[in-house]
This record gives sequence, structure tokens and C-alpha cells, in this order.
Amino acid sequence: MCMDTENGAASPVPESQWRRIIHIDMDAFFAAVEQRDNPSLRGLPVAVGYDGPRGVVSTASYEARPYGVHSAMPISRAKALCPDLRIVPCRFDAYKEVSQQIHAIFSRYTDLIEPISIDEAFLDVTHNKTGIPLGMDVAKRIKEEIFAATGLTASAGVSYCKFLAKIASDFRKPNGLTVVHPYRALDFIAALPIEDFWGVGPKTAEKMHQLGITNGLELRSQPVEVLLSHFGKTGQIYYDFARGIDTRPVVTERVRKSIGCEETFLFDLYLPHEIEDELNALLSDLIQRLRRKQFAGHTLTLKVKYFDFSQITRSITAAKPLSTYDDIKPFATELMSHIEYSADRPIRLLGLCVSNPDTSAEKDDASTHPTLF
Ligand code: TTP
Ligand code: MG
Repeated sequence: MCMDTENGAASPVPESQWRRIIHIDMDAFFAAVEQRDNPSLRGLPVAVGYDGPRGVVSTASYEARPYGVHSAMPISRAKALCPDLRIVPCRFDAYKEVSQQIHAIFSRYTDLIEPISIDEAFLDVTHNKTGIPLGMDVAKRIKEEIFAATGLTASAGVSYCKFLAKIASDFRKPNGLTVVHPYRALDFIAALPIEDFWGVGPKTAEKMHQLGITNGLELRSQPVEVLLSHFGKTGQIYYDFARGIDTRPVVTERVRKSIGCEETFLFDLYLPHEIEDELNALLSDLIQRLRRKQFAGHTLTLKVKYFDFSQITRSITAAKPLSTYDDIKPFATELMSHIEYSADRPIRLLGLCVSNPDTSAEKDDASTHPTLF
């Protein structure tokens, strides 16, 4: 831990290494655009998504959230939870336009912009174009400019590292602005529920709870060996995050790490020839995408979602990078052969993804046989 202190509080990194990082995330993005463009939806619970038997919620307005409606939930379930829910179809062009507008605003402040998704980005404003010294003031200005240009609110988090900026942007949503100063970071992390840590999903959270870790302070008390033994390499990341250490830079060009596609079927499938046909169709789609993006990776992952929304993934890692039909077909078939299904347990969705473009790990392995895990 660094010795820079203020009123006895220590900063996790020396002052010379403090960066000013902003994480911006639009509030209830798709739903907010719909409410903006259709005033009769304002103030009402709104879900964006396809209103059909297979539809899923892309997002829900803040009025719908207290009912428990959230992203990725089947529309039918959302309607059951909130009978007055207004469901509107996606209009991607409208969302894309706003996304471009907010990026144009970001670039007035810095060129160090890392887009994370259509409504979310990291900005490094340590040396920004306006010369405004405080990250908080830059974030305020950006939020104001976004609202003036789009009529929509964004939430912002400001800190010296990405991990804390990201958590901070979520802290007072919607229309929030939260700053985590380096001297406050360790206290802030200590009080943070483990579920709020970046990269901790429901399964990891459950595992953490089993280890008696429910917040940042308890995470910090764990020796690195314990975290490594339970979470593999990610254990080191949790260990560092608990201490406020995250040196990852804001990177403008994201290196593509995977390409994949998936298909939800109109009817759940259990007949082998139907599943084979769908797998082939998915494979053709994947090959086209790989070709278009000139991408190859060592790992092929098959995702299977069953009728009851339970989901499994199976991966295979090959010594040779996978990019062509001939490369991938045998592995896709191999992965599928391990999947169980039946009329009682039909399949709702299949997905295929190629990842792991970094060759070094596999080269060290020098394995000519694919490993299934
Ligand atoms: P998010 O930023 O995760 O969610 P949000 O902007 O709707 O709400 P919040 O205020 O909590 O940030 O995602 C941005 C958009 O991406 C969201 O409006 C719709 C889309 N999306 C999906 O289509 N499916 C998903 O499962 C998620 C999480 C998001
Ligand atoms: Mg958002």
C-alpha cells in the first residue's frame, strides 16, 4: 500500500500515478430513448423488446424496475410481474444515433475513449482537451452536454482507475455522479457488497459467500493463495481490486477477443436431425463473421439453452487457430455429441463462439490434441 495519506487515510497508488478516469453509462438507455420519442410513455413502466412468445426484455424503464422487470427476462414473465407494462419494439437506428452523439461529445474532451457497449464508455481525462483540472467537473460538463444534445440522462463515475470508475457510475443511478477519491478508495471498497465487484456474477458471489466473503473488507482479508485456489487467475484480480489496485489503461482500440453468434428457435428442438441442421446454419453464420472480421481463435465454445432457460457451455481448445469451416466443423460436432437433450428436455437456443486469439498460451502447451473442459 502506498504511503500517500490525507487525514490518516492512505491512497492505494502514489499521487504521481493518479489518473482521472470517467465511466459514463446512459440510464435505461433503450427505454429512455423510447420515452423521449413518445411522450405518452413518460412516467410509465416500459420494457423494450419483442412482444411475442419468445420475446425478451432488452431493458426496462426505471418505473418498471421496482416490479422486478429487468434485461434478459422473458417478456411473458415481465408482463406477469407488471400487468401495466408498456412493451415497445427495439429501434436500433435510434439508439445508434444517440450513441454517435454521445461519442462526439466525449471526443471534445479526450481522444482516450474506450467504448464498452452502445451506451457505455471509459474516458481518460487526466490530460484533457479543455484543461479542466478535476475529473468531477469534466464529468459534470459531459453529462450536461449529453442532456442538452439528446434529452437523455447519463450516470458518471470518476476515479483514479477503471474498476472504481465503473462501480461509481452505477452507485447513484439514474442521473448520478459519484467520485471515488484515492484517499476514500479503501473505505469505499471495504463497504462494497461483493456482488458489486466488477466481474462477480451470481455464481461467483455465491462461492464468495460460502467462503465467508460478503464485502470488500472481507475480500481484503483473504490471502492471495486462497483466492487463487478458488478462482484461478481471477483470484489475483480480486486480490488487487480489494486493495484498490487496477492499472489497466483506457484503450482506444479494443482488441477483439471473440466472435460468436446464437439462435433462439421458434420451437424448442429435440430431434437430432433438426439440431444438426441448426448447428450447420449457425456454423455458416459464424464462418461468415470470422471471414468478415479476419478473425481466428483457438477456442470454440458451444452454448446450449434449454426450454427452462437453464444453460450450459462446452469449450474445446485446439493447437491450431480456428477460422474455416473445415477447422471448426469437427469440433462443433464433437462438442454437440456431449450435449444431452430429449423431448422432455428440448433445446431453446444454440450458440457458437470462437475466442482465444492469443496464441502464446497454446504454443507453450504444444498440444496437438484438443482439450475438452
Ligand atoms: P445497460 O447499460 O446495461 O442498461 P440500461 O442502460 O438499460 O440501464 P442502466 O440505467 O442500468 O444502465 O445496457 C444498455 C442497453 O443495452 C440497454 O438499454 C438495452 C441493451 N441491452 C440488451 O439489449 N440486453 C441486455 O441484456 C442488456 C443488459 C442490455
Ligand atoms: Mg446503461
